[in-house]
Amino acid sequence: MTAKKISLTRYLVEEQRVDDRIPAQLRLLIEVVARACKSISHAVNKGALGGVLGSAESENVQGEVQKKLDIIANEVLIEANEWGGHLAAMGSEEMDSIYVVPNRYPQGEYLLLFDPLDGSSNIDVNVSIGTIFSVLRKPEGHPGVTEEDFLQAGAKQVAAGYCIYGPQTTLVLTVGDGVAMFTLDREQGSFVLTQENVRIPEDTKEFAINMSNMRHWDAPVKRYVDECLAGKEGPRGKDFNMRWIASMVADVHRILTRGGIFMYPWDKREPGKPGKLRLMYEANPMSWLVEQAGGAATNGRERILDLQPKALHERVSVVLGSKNEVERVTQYHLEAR
Ligand code: AHM
Ligand code: MG
Repeated sequence: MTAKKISLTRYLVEEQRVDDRIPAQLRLLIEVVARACKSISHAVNKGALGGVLGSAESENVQGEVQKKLDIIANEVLIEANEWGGHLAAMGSEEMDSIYVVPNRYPQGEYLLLFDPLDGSSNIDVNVSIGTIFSVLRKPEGHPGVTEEDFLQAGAKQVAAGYCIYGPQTTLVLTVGDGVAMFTLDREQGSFVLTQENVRIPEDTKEFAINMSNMRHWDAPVKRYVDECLAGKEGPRGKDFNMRWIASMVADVHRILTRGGIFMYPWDKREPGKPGKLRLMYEANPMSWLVEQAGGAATNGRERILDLQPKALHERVSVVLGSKNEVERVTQYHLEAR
């Protein structure tokens, strides 16, 4: 007997029906995002054949050179969501300011944030990349939408996830009821549930950090990594392995699959910058997924989901993954105070 295939649509309908966890509008919004990801996945797949590789001669608001796919993915998400997304407005890593859904389209109750193409440095080398998204409810009590409406702590998210474009295209989602994974069935054109109740082991022997920045790290990060590197003979009494894909989606996907710890900490290169990764487009959605799978996420001191954002493009230091390891790194930071 073949197991029954559960599509993303059916999963969401059941979440709505059985637990009343997600209102119809939110369900439809997630489906629109999934459809956009499917279309980005097709563009990624074509690669050089589709003329989508290489740089676009532009920079984003953060002064980073944009790749063609950064822009294509951004446009696909805007286009899909503006007329069918049940949204009030969107914010993107690749846009200076928020995009308010024009009046001619139905106005929804939600706000969508995304990093359209995460892992840009991996686009041209055929290594996994992805789309990260986060959904917030638009605050009530005033007409229209302002940038301030977006500045809500990660704990307020109502849906979050990413779609990884790797050997398989997989959509990973939480609506606050654990983490589920859906693999894209290219023949059927639909996302099929392939894992439910994803759990991250509390302990791990695998860490992920860009080691080339070691000389710039803060003492607590150096202490933690030194102890991992000391292996069996060191204070941890076990050998550690290291992975760094340089696509957060791929590193987080590995951690959701088999555990581990991921760090992109503050460092001395630009002391005024809290970190490289963006709070609202990357850290918040990933932190919620990780917590929903039994892991933890901090900025070295505080829980990321409790941070009150002050700006749309705010950056943050990130430590996430297996609970006991994240707690250890956080402890090292607090002790060093
Ligand atoms: P991007 O959103 O411009 O692609 O930047 C974010 C990426 C993350 O996916 C990844 O963890 C990190 O930047 C890699 O940075 P580095 O190249 O410094 O190792
Ligand atoms: Mg990114």
